Amino acid sequence: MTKPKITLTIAGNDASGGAGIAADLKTFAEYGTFGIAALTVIATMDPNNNWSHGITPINPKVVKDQLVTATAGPGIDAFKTGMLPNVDIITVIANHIKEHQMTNFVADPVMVCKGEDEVLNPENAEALKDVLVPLATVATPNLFEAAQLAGLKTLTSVEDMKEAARIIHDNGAKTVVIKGGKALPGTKAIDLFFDGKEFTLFETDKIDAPSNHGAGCTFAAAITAGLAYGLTPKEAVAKAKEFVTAAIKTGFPFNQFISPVFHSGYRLSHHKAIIE
Ligand code: PXL
Repeated sequence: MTKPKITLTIAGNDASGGAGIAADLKTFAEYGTFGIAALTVIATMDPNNNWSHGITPINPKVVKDQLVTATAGPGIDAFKTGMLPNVDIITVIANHIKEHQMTNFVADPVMVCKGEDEVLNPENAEALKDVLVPLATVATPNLFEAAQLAGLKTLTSVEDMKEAARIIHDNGAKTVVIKGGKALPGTKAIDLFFDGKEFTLFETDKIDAPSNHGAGCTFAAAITAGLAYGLTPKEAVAKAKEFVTAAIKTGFPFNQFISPVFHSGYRLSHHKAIIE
């Protein structure tokens, strides 16, 4: 058997299974890559308190130890970051990436999870902006995160997204895809991709489905797997958009609070693998 592509996620556990490392590992498996997870935080949700989030960060030293373990093997073909609960953890990860000259990095700058302020405090957003996102091969902010990373006010149009993408690229990220998602006014779900030279719009009709929990993580993990196979960032984003659209369409209500995407949706509805 030939060695599979190896993909690593450095992210949190969403104990409800839709987002975080669960989304990433399931997506990696759908792409046929060998997934590894380094855990940064445990996120729990309380059904008796309106699904409010509990955030338990992992000790930064243990995050470092997991990275040492993961990168002691035959080599990571591509990797991503997700929810990073504090500046110490962000710093540990950035240092490890630089020390090991790790490449093919998808930075998903998770900032909001039901407005939980332990996830998004101002220093955390600053560290993502200054320390981690500049190392990215592909940065995948949503509208809110893009505004934070670019130091702009609320983004409400494709023109605003272009301005933010330019700033995030100029700060160091090689390419940027800003997810317009449901938040952008209009009937289309528009993602804007920028490689420093040209802008590309990826458009689909907005899906009339509530199942979007985990969509951001799944999209970033799918881009990561695409990069592992040697796709260009733009090709990887195009495939990831197809993959996450199918996952949203096949999502389901988990309980009264959330409806996750279904990470196997592409394969089960198309009867084929995303990369043959
Ligand atoms: O979807 C953002 C997200 C990322 N990572 C973890 C989460 C969430 C939202 O719940 O729990 C671990």
